[in-house]
Amino acid sequence: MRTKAAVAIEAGKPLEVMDVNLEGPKEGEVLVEIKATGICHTDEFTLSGADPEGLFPAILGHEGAGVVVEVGPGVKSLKPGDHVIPLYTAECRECEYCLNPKTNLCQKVRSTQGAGLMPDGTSRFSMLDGTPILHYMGCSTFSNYTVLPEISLAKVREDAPFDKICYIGCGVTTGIGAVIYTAKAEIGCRAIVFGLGGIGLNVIQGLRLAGADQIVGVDLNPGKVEMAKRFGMTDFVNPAEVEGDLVPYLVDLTKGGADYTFDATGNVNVMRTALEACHKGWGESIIIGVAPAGAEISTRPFQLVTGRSWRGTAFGGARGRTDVPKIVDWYMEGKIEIDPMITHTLALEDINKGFDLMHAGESIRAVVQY
Ligand code: NAD
Ligand code: AHE
Ligand code: ZN
Ligand code: ZN
Repeated sequence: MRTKAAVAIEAGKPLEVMDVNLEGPKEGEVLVEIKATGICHTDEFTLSGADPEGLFPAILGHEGAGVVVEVGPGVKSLKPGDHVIPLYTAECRECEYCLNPKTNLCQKVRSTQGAGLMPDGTSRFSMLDGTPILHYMGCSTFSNYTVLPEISLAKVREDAPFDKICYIGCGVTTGIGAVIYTAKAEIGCRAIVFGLGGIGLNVIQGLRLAGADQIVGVDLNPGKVEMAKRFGMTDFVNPAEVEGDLVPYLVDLTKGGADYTFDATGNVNVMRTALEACHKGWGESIIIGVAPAGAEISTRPFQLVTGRSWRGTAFGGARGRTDVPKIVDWYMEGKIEIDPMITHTLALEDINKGFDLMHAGESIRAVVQY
């Protein structure tokens, strides 16, 4: 079939909206009509050329929601008409990783996914002249129709609006999950969130849900304050306005250091500050931000010797097929909020505007509706 898609032709260039060829689903695969897709910072990170796995030409996008159109041979858990959220972290429920409760990083399709291919080692997308186009993070939601492995789809309730729940495909789950599944934050904890963008705001609402006593937000952009307060931030710190070292300032503000800190910036200097602002003896720092190719983190080992822990999380530690439908329920039951964070809704033709808004710090989430 033919479908309209925004294609990343090469690093650093705007996406090009065009008709492309899409082959039908093969063994274990599913054809999905994407109804809405969010633009995540990681799409921009890959488009910029900073992602070591970045490949071109490719159809980016990994935060979406849609409807199953056709299932390939052997697919048992889904049928046409089912509402689904694509998962860049699959859940096969049988690999060594899925069977270990300590991780959500299913490896069943990870190597082919990282190469921009379906599990059989080929792509379903091509240009109209036959040039192959690669998949991205196993999802390629910047296409009106896409093909995914069955294990990379969470089946969700049918009354949930696509243009809101698409955000659960990455930002919402990553932020809330980092608090609930990775940190397992306790009632009454003190926390610091670095970066109040599409991920950091969801860390804040996760902390509120978990019953944190103090939620400090740190951002260079004061324009993020109002929204962060609405989601539960109790204190705001703009590093540009702090005289001297930020670490002792934050340690003092949190009465000895935070129980949990979260990096949602992707900046390795911020990651160091986040670790060192943790409480001596027990503080845990969770890295969410994705740093550019070649970047490294550093600190004095004594920071760890004296009881701080440095950790990381992908997709908030969530097991997609199991946890994403529950998070959709939380949204529909009013336990979490999404709507105020969807600051812009665009047509696919205007997708590059969504990237510009993110660059300018003007959007939290821009969503493309098909
Ligand atoms: P975003 O651009 O919406 O937000 C980033 C925020 O950080 C902005 O508000 C910006 O002003 C702030 N910031 C930048 N530099 C700062 C600094 N030095 N100090 C304080 N604040 C600073 O991005 P996002 O969508 O929220 O994504 C955040 C990071 O999380 C990105 O690196 C993204 O790739 C990553 N991410 C990781 C996962 C995962 O599973 N681990 C999932 C999604 C996104
Ligand atoms: N090259 C990666 C993209 C970069 C990355 O680190 N992705 C994060 C999720 S960021 C979502 O916005 C991730 O979860 N990685 C886990 C993994 O196994 O790579 C890619 O996925 O192509
Ligand atoms: Zn993302
Ligand atoms: Zn698995």
